[in-house]
Formats: sequence, structure tokens, C-alpha cells
Amino acid sequence: MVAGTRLEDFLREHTTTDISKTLMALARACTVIGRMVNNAGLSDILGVTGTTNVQGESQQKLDDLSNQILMDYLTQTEICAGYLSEENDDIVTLCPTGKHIVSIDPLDGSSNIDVVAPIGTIFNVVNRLSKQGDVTPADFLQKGDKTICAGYVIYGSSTILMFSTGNGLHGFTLNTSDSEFYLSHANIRVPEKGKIYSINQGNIEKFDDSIKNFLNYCSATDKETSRPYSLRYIGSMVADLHRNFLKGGIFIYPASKGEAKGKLRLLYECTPMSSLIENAGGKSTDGKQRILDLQPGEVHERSAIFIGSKNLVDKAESFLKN
Ligand code: AHM
Ligand code: MG
Repeated sequence: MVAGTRLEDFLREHTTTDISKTLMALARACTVIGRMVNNAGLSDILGVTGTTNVQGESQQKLDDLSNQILMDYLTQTEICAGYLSEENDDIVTLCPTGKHIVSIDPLDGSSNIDVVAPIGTIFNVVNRLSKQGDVTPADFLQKGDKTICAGYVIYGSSTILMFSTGNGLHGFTLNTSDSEFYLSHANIRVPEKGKIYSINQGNIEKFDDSIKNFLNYCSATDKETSRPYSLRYIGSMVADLHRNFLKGGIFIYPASKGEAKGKLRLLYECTPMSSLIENAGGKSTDGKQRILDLQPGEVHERSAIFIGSKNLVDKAESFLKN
């Protein structure tokens, strides 16, 4: 027995036919990816391909397969004009007459695949700026506040699609019996007062003093603010943020010595997550500016990010300004 509205029915009622088509293609592709991730240990698809992506990171076989599946499903919609992926060096034209531009991290946190920790697919959709024909970099280099649909699918103990088309953040859980997504988390609000902080604290030596001071604040004892806060870090942005969306908290991937703009990519990691958090009443900044106000300069650009419950992001900012 399944409770909740079916994704397709929900979209018919709450968004445009165009967005529904793109979102349904993403949902169907992620259903296939989720099945592949679940069964990964049984087929020869674990491990690395032996190649690196444009950012010099080693590619897992599942990264590659997921990327291919997403491109195939999006091509079939005939509405998706252009595709940018962490796994492709260049932007790709999928349908010259299409309207949408999709930026994707096909399998985020993929270094966690082999140890069966939760991983995910992150996506961001904007309208194309060029008229027809091949897409151009300018189609992709739009500020985050131009996003018309953002989301992720987490492959964990359940497979859940979380998305926003600008009217709140909604979660749909995959029913493995009929391979359909059903509404399970309507209109999620990020708790305003989070008590969790998530950061790779092992990099502390490379952080600015302002970040070290904020981390000291989080781990200090104070009854009134319920400190010390709990440190939780999976090393998979989708999983760390999914927890913080539901329970409240802050996720930080700061700039550091050797990584002047942090590690995470603006167009297909920071922007979609920032769009989701703002739709759920939370906040996201690179430390100086709202992430959604940043003008991307190139498609694989990185950005520092402080994202989560408003009280904690405000607090982190107060340290950064000191
Ligand atoms: P990926 O896109 O290559 O998987 O890298 C992104 C991941 C994020 O999911 C996660 O937050 C981060 O890398 C963890 O990095 P680190 O191991 O430096 O803490
Ligand atoms: Mg990633």
C-alpha cells in the first residue's frame, strides 16, 4: 500500500509541461542509476575506469555509466538543449531545438561507492539563452537565481528525489515495487536552529583562522545554545545535506591553502543545493556573497560554500567578517 501522490501527477498539477518532461526524464534515469548502484557489487561495475575527468579526478565506472544514462534519457525528451556534466570536459548539445539547459553531477560522492555509503545525483535546470542550434557556454553561465528547477536523488537506505521548481522543497521516495516516485516529504522547511556541523575537519591546518574560530565555537560548551554541536561528515555532499535539510545544520566546504575556491563545483553542486536550501527557508553563501548571486566565469568553476540552517550560516558569517 503506497501513500502520497505519484510524481507525474504532482508535476501535472504544480508545474509546466516542459519542466515536468525534464524532471520525469531525470527521475526515470535516476531510477535506473539507483538500481545499478544497489547491484553494483554483483556486476563488474565497481572501481575506476583508469581515466580522469577534466578536473584531474579519477573516474569510477559508475560515474561514467550514470553520465551516459542521464544523457540518453534527457535526449529523448527533445526539450533538453544542452548538457553539462562533471564527467564531460565540454558542454554537449543534446537537442538543437530544445529549451532547457541541464547541469549535472551524475554521481556525487562516488569515492563512497565501494563502501556502500549514500551517494547521489545533483541537477540544475535553466532556460537556454541562445535561440537554436548548438548550445553556447553563455547558456550555462547563468547566475543561480535563474534556476527553474533544481534537485538531487539520494541513493541511500531509500532512494529519494528532492526537488524544487521555485515553490518549496519536496521529497519523493522511490517505491521499488512499481519503480514510481511518491510524495513522502511535502514542503520541507529546514529547521531554523540547527545543531549539526559538517566539514572535513582533517583539513583544519589549511583553513583560515576565521574558519578555525567558528569550528572552536561549534565544539565549545554553552547551555543556552545547546553546544557543543555534533560533527557529522559522510564525505558525500548529497548525504550530508540531506541529513541537514531534515534535521538542521550547516555544511561547509571552504576555500583553503591550495584550494582558493574550495572543491565543489558552482554550476552542478553549489547552485542546485543553494536553490533547494533557499526554497526550504535556509541560507547559502560563499562567505562573501549569496551563492545564487554569483556570476559563473567558466562551466567547471568551483566555489566555497557555507549552507544550511539560517542561524548557523549567520553565525559562520559573523566569524568570517572578523
Ligand atoms: P565528487 O563530485 O568528485 O564526488 O566530489 C565531491 C564530494 C562531495 O560529495 C563531498 O562533499 C566532498 O567531495 C568531500 O570531499 P573531501 O573528501 O575533500 O572532504
Ligand atoms: Mg560531485
